[in-house]
Amino acid sequence: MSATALDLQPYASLDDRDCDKRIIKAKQALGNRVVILGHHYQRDEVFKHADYSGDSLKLSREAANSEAEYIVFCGVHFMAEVADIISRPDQISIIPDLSAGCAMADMANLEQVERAWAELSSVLDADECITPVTYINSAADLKSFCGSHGGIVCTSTNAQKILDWSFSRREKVLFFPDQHLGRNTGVKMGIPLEDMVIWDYDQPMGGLETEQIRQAKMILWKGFCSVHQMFKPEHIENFKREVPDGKVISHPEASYEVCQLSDYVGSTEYIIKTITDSEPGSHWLVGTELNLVNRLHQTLAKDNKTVQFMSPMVCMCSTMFRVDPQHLAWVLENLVAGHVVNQVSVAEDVANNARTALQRMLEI
Ligand code: CIZ
Ligand code: SF4
Repeated sequence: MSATALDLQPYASLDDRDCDKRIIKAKQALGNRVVILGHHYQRDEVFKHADYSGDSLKLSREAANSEAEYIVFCGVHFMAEVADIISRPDQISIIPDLSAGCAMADMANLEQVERAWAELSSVLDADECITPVTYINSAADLKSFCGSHGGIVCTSTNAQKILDWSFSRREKVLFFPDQHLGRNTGVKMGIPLEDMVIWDYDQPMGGLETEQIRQAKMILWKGFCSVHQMFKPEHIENFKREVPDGKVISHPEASYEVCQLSDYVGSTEYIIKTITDSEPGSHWLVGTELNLVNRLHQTLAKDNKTVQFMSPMVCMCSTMFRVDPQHLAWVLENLVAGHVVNQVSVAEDVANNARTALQRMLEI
């Protein structure tokens, strides 16, 4: 064991092929002491080293069921937090680059949500009338807030079931941070758009009148994902003109207009399954992160399927991209040398209530 942790700096100049060899060697040395989880939005050079791949829900479950001492989460920060919260106390959650956050998750923080709750409570009894629902793309303290206010976590895979659960308990939902997932799911459940209001966290009372709050069924936080917001109705219209028998599938983080024009809407797991199960030779336009779309295109070329990215601009999730093979080699070689670097650890009091909200979700 080396006395101090290995420095990151020398890894920056390694090329990807060297990293590959070193990652494979370190994984072999660690054996089943480590599990590497790879989110669908990860770049190929990292994704190929994952023991399990999936969306954040599937990977959280893998983390919870894993025997490994170290969970190396190739994804973004909130995912590694979830892994820490739901894994055993002796397991250690690690993210290769601590700066890999989620810009959407950062659009809601605890202070803003607590202020919103206090302001809503001046209009109605929030703890009686409103279920707070946080998208899994959120910091642990927001999950904790939901846990301690009768609320719950959702992912894009289970959002509808979670909203059903929420409305069966209280008449309204405060949904954060992604307005689009909230709106698109609500619409799918038959909730009219006029029963949804936007909570602008930069304005007093969310920029709403008392009466609007009283009337609303869903209060949607004004957050969004800039990657999914790049997709526009005209991209779909152009594709439909060029490929009349083509199909369009979008992630519910895309806008209402885009989702309305799409043939299918669902999470990354749903997108992968739908396209994989489709007829050979079919053509797809996909509104979600580029790495996943390119990977599907490559894997399904053997079935003569074409899988095309929705935007003419290259737009990747820049924070997901921060997890590169250099950082992965660095964290793994440190583990081999007996050092934990980039541990993600959620304070126990926050983790307890966050676990409550996550367990409510996992039980549904
Ligand atoms: O839940 C996830 O992993 C995200 C961020 C998207 C999805 O639909 O899988
Ligand atoms: Fe966050 Fe959007 Fe990146 Fe997903 S694609 S991690 S929502 S910024």
